[in-house]
Amino acid sequence: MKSRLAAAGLTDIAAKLEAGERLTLEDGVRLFDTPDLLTVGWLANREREKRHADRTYYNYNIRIEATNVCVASCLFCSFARLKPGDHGAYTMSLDEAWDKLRQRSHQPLTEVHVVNGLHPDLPFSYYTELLQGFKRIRPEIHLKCFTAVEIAFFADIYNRTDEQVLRELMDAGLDSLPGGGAEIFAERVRSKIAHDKCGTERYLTIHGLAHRLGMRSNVTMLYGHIETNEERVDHMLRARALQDDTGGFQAFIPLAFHPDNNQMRKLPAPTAADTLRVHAVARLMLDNIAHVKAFWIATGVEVAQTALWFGADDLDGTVQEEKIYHMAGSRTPEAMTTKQIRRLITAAGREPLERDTLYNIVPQSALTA
Ligand code: V47
Repeated sequence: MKSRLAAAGLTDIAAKLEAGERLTLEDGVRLFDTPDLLTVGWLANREREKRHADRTYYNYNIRIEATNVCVASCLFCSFARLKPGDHGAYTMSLDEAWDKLRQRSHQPLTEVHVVNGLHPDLPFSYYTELLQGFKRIRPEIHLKCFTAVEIAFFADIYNRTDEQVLRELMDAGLDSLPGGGAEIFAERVRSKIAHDKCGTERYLTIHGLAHRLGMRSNVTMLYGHIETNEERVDHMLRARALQDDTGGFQAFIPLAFHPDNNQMRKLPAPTAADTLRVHAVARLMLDNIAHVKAFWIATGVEVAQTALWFGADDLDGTVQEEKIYHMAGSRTPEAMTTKQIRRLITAAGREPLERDTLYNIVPQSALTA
């Protein structure tokens, strides 16, 4: 391995990792620039196995996207519709949204993950009642709902501070925040692909606030469009800096850009090799975030399996009813059973473990291992 590391120009980075030293922006860019993907993967796998050995996490969750009406016009988005009544626009009634959970009373779900468009006309009570209703139906379920972008939007249109919005949603049952809406933190990219939604500072401030109020959250990165390698590493470093302050991020989730049916459709989708590299570099840069998630809906199932040897230790979950990626061209199934997920992790040579949102091991999963 020594000569391989030397040939790839990565000897000093490997030494830093062995010494537990942090990697810099320049180190991260070199990890992207070296042609030797397998050596980058080998380094990432070593870090992954130090933390998690073969353990690979997944959860039993459902996705509810209650509305796709959205006043923002992000160039990468195939899901949003500008106004109610536009072709393909939908908004669930509260009962329709609650029904998604009621219909699954036979499933031992542990999490509901909600992401919505930024709807201009709904009252704030729509969201608080949505959460209260989910908890009435399944009091023990974990509600991972609303990206920081949605929280910022609620604060702006309902005349509250970000903190008031978080507190009111927590009172209604909110347990954690998902990582969506991060896109790319660098201003050059964000102002082009997501110019009319909350900026980087506010996204990070809201996650910091959520952490201080006792919630956990995730952080994502949308890659494979117009960003440079330096901007990818910069994104990881901004997440790492907040994590130093609060410790509230559970997982970093690279999200592969899907080009169908959106304003960036002329761009090619990122390659599997790029996807593996992004997960690997994330594992190496983010020494303070416990988990790197390969979201199988975004990577594709086979690439997610391979990513388990390139730094990733988590696959998200059963998902069910995903729309954002399927409207953008994802050809993955819309759901997997826990049995299918366990099988694909085992087939990849790793050990499947069902977790809840906070990474507690779900007892029945140990029994069926
Ligand atoms: O913020 C939208 C992305 C995100 C496209 O926290 C696209 O556990 C690719 O954040 N191509 C929402 N990506 C999904 C998300 C997420 C997913 C899985 C787990 C978690 C978690 C969070 O989806 C958006 C945006 O970055 N997205 N359109 C597209 N065409």
